[in-house]
This record gives sequence, C-alpha cells and structure tokens, in this order.
Amino acid sequence: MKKALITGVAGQDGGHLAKLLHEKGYEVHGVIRGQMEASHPRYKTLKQEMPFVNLVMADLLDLAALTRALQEIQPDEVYNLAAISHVGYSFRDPILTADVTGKGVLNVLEAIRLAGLEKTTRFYQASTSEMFGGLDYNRPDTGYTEEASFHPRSPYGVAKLYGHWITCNYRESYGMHASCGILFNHEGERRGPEFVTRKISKAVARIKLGLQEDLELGNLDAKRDWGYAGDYVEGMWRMLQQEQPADYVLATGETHSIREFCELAFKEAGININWQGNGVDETGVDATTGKVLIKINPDFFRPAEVDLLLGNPAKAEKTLGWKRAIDFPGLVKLMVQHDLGLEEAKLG
Ligand code: NAP
Ligand code: G4F
Repeated sequence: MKKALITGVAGQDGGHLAKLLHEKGYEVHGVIRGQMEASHPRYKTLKQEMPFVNLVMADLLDLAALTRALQEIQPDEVYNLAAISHVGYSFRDPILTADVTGKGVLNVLEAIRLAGLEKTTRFYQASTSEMFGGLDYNRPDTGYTEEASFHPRSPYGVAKLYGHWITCNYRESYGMHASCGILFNHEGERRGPEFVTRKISKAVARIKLGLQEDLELGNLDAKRDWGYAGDYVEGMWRMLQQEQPADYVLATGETHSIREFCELAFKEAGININWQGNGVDETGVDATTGKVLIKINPDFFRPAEVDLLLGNPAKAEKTLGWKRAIDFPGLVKLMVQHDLGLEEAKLG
C-alpha cells in the first residue's frame, strides 16, 4: 500500500485529493495546523468528513514538526498544498504570506531531506497561474504554457514563484522527483467563501431564498480560466506517477469574466441580470423585478490586478492524458445547485 502525505488537507484541494488517493488504495496522512485535540470541533468535523485520513499536526513554518512527520510516516508521495492562498489577503499580510507560501515550501523540501527521503519520496508543489500575472506583454494568444514568462502581481504570486523555483532547484540539485503543477483557477463545492466564485454561488442561493438582499463585488471585468477542483487533483496525482519529474500547466483553455459567472449563476436560480450604470456605480438588476442584486464595493479592488488568465494544457493532455471533465456552465450549475441545497437544508 502506497503512503501519501498531504499538507493543507483541510483546504479545498486537500479534501478532493485525500478522497481520490483513498479510492486509489493509498494510506493517506494529512497535515493540519493549530493546537487541536480529538475533541476540538474542527478536528471532529474533519474526521467526519475524511475518516480515512490520519490527521497530523504541523505548521508549514515548523521545520521540526514537518521533519518528525516525514520521519514517522515515510511517505512515498508528498503533496504540498498548504499555503496562504487568498490573493487579496496577501496584500494585507505580505510577510506572513512570504513565510508560509514561499519559505514554507523550502521547509517541506528540507524536511524530506532531513528525514533521508530525497531519493525515494516524490514531491508535488502547488504552483499557480498567478505567477504569470496576466499582463499584455507576456500573454500568449493561445494561453500560458510551462515556457511562458512570469510576472507575478501580488505578494501571493511572488511567494509562489519562490516555492516554484526552489522546487525546480531541489530537483536539479539533489535529483529529487519533484514536480510543480501550474494550476489555473479551480473551484467547486469545497471552495472557500472568500473566493469570488463561491461568494457568488452562495449569495445567489441566499438571495433566491430571501435570506440576503444583494451581493457586493469588486472588479467584474477580470477574466479567469476556471475548472473544477475534482478534475485538477487527478492531474496532480498523474504528475507523480510519471517516470521523470516535470512541471505541467492544468487549465481548461477557456477564459470567462466575473460578470459572466454572475450572469450564469443567477440564471441557474431563474433570475436574469441586466447591467446598468458604469464604474463603481454599476449595478446588476433583476430583469423581472428591477431590484438591485449586485453592487460594486471598491474595498474588493486589489492594489494590482491580474486582468486575464488563460492556460494552455497541451503538455498535460499529451503526456499525462489529463483533460478536464466539467466545463464552465457545468461548474457554475454544480456550485449554485450545491449552495441552494445547503441553504434549503438550513431552513429545514
Ligand atoms: P485553500 O483551500 O486555501 O487551502 C490551503 C490550506 O493550507 C488550508 O487548509 C490552510 O489551513 C492550510 N495552511 C495555511 N497556512 C498554513 C500553515 N502555516 N501551516 C499549515 N497549513 C497551512 O487552498 P486550495 O484552493 O485548496 O489550494 C491548494 C493549493 O493550491 C494552495 O497552495 C494554493 O495556493 C494552490 N493553488 C490553488 C488554486 C485554486 O484555484 N484553488 C490554483 C493554483 C494554485 P486552514 O484550513 O487551517 O486555514
Ligand atoms: O476568486 P479570487 O479571489 O481568485 P484569484 O485571485 O484568481 O486566486 C485564486 O486562483 C489562483 C490561480 O490563478 C490561485 F493561485 C489562488 O490561490 C486562488 O485560488 O479572485 C478572482 C477574481 C480577481 O480578479 C478579483 O479581483 O475575482 C475578482 N473579484 C471581484 N470581486 C473578487 C471579488 N475576488 C474576491 N475574492 N472577492 C470579490 O468580492
């Protein structure tokens, strides 16, 4: 039986990946942070959700705890998913973001070496399309590939770039089987409510059920290449099954604006949106009732924005045989229906 260790197992991707590896017959160990005992409510919830995962306490900032975990578990594969992953938050706390999202990667790599596992344990690093930055000059028409140039636009993107290059460096320096997945945005029913897609799908459900008046958003015109998280964790696993380590882009090859996501999400709940006004005064209005449902709040603007992300997954499709299964309308539908179900269940 193969053994896997997932850092960030409590996050969106961690949950999907733990389930996938369990189904593939792995013994799954998951790193969580904090001072939780078995009686802690969060620990209990995680155990209920993923009873098949052995939960291990370790912070990405704590090299000793990581090394102990590696020595005890001796995993065949390590998936480093833990990070401060919210781009907007990274502007508010750039130093912690650099420590966790950047240097934290080095801690995991060093823990593998200190445990003497660098020749046997395979390593996955969660790199990101945020490293590209989406600026006109480095934006290929056919989408970013593994060869495209980087120009990160947030403290998060800069920290991730450190994690990316230190992983490449350990591969080249110590012959580690270390691969980076450069993943474009992936969403779903496990997405945190602070990210825009889940914020919208939750608000649509609550507005539809009369539990919320309206939805405040920032930049509606940014475009993202959005896929379903369940499809992307399969790609992570496939990377570590290759004979040779390498870096791969996972993306859909399509890009859509926040505005389009809103329109489709409200439509899924039977509400058509008309847009009125401009700039910060723009509103999204219910086409039937005339009620304002979407407002702009500049608090959600970022000091520097990534305007457009579009990925080219040709290498992953050819080498890994990976392809996304759920398309953009399918993703929006899945998320809205999930949140309608959750909110209805709460109402009883
Ligand atoms: P997520 O839901 O934010 O999960 C991140 C996890 O990291 C959380 O469970 C968090 O723990 C944990 N964490 C944060 N700081 C930590 C620390 N100091 N020590 C230990 N654990 C810590 O992120 P995700 O969407 O699943 O993404 C997984 C990874 O892929 C992240 O590295 C992200 O940056 C990267 N990525 C994501 C996307 C995407 O679209 N989702 C795209 C490209 C790359 P708590 O639960 O306790 O907060
Ligand atoms: O949902 P977001 O916060 O995701 P973002 O910034 O693209 O980052 C996500 O994807 C990255 C991969 O490219 C990951 F590496 C990262 O960890 C994370 O998972 O914002 C998407 C877009 C942005 O342009 C933002 O300005 O939506 C815009 N937006 C507009 N209104 C908003 C809001 N974003 C958030 N979070 N909240 C808003 O109200």
